[in-house]
Amino acid sequence: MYHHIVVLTGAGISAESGLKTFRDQDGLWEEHRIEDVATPEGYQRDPELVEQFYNHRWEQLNDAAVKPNAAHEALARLEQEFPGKLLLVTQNVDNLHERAGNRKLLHMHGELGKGRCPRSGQIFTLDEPFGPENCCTCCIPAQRLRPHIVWFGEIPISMDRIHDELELCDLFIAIGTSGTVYPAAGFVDIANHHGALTAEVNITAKEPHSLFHLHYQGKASEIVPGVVD
Ligand code: BV8
Repeated sequence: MYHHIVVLTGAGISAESGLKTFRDQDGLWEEHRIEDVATPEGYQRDPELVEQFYNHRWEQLNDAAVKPNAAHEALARLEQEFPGKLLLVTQNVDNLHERAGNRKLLHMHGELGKGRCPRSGQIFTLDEPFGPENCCTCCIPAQRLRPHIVWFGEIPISMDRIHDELELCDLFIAIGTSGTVYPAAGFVDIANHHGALTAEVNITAKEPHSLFHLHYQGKASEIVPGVVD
């Protein structure tokens, strides 16, 4: 029936795995102002605060209790079993999709556990938390690694590839995202414009001005397996 699917996930798909979302009650932004921890200016102003913010989230992600939930597992099954083309784009910086088994995956906002050389842009998998001693090995003198995270005002990763897939897909599904952050929030518009069926899964009711054709209200771990199967 469908030949080309793009799935977009947001923090809501990881909520039931025990990871805080951004804008729900006691969300991540409740504790910090976005400007202080998720902008280049905030990092310039106070790198230690920003490093603490990401080190804390990396620790939280590595807590034994945090693991992929049924929604992540359903998307991994979809990748295994769907005969057409599938691209999973996530705004999330956690590794729960990989741990569930997805490989055709794009982290458009970067990844926890990875650092980036501010000079060369080279990406490093971290073997220790961010700090003044955690430096690149690609420059002389070595540069302090920054979080491999796309902050506000920075350009998300693989935008051209994502746009191409949105223009070609015949089904676009957004799961657990508030649709407040661009350019991800605009993906539904592109998919609609190119004739795709658009659906969203969210624990809250459909927004009054929602652009999605279909809205499945409920917990991702309960809805997504049914949508996939
Ligand atoms: C860009 C990394 C140009 C950090 C993130 C002024 C100055 C500069 C830029 C702007 C500006 N005004 C507007 C902008 C653009 C800006 C923007 O959109 N701002 C917003 C606040 C208005 N965007 C940017 O700056 C982007 N860059 O524009 O560059 C450009 C672009 C394209 C091409 C050329 C140039 C960069 C944005 C990336 C910022 N970085 N993350 C980090 O992770 O620490 S964004 C951050 O928000 C996260 O990545 C997160 O993924 C993202 C979106 O949040 P959600 O995932 O949706 O999470 P949220 O908590 O909001 O919602 C959770 C949802 O789940 C809710 O709906 C809830 O109901 C639901 N839910 C909860 N539980 C469940 C559930 N659903 C189902 N089941 C459940 N159990």
